[in-house]
Amino acid sequence: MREVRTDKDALLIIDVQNDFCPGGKLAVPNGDEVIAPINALIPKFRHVIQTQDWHPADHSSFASQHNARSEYETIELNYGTQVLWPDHCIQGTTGAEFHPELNTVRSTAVIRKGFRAGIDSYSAFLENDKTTKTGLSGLLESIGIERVYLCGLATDFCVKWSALDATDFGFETILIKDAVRGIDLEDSVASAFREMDDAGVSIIHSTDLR
Ligand code: VGL
Ligand code: ZN
Repeated sequence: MREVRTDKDALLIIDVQNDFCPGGKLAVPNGDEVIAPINALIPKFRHVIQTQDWHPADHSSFASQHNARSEYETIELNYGTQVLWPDHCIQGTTGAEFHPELNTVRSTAVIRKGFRAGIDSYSAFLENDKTTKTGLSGLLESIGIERVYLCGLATDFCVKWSALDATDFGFETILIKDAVRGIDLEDSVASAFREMDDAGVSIIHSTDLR
């Protein structure tokens, strides 16, 4: 059992949005299964922070913006390799809204990301250029957070990069394995778990927390 320290711990809920759930534009297989364990975790925390993928319609991560390119292909953009996605989480659309069954009442902050047309942002901390901050690290530091618990979508993209950056910013980082689901392109879920483990991320089950 692990005890939540309400003053020093934060729950980070990554991208639990309609487009990442079944029926959405970039549906993560069984993505909606994260909602029940996340809703059960929320009351244990004082600091609950959500991220929201929030793209303009002409976002450069969309295959639709690149002539003759297909979804899930990769291309080189000025900051590195980028997977091309179906149009998803467009600002102001239903797909970009949080899933209606997610309890958002106790969330104290929402970090929107991916709103610059020319750069994608998987991580809750840094955009994909690995330089531009979202502001989350400063927020967490200023309220005295030392440890972050991660859950949400998708294990192999936004959750993974958020976890790796959390360790880089010096936070003790814990992944709640039954409260994440992945897209899984070429075994990317298995490699995400390996990379997180190698970086020192602890991997626990939601029922280990009290
Ligand atoms: C995500 C791909 C594109 C995610 C967001 O939330 O993991 N993946 N945009
Ligand atoms: Zn996105």
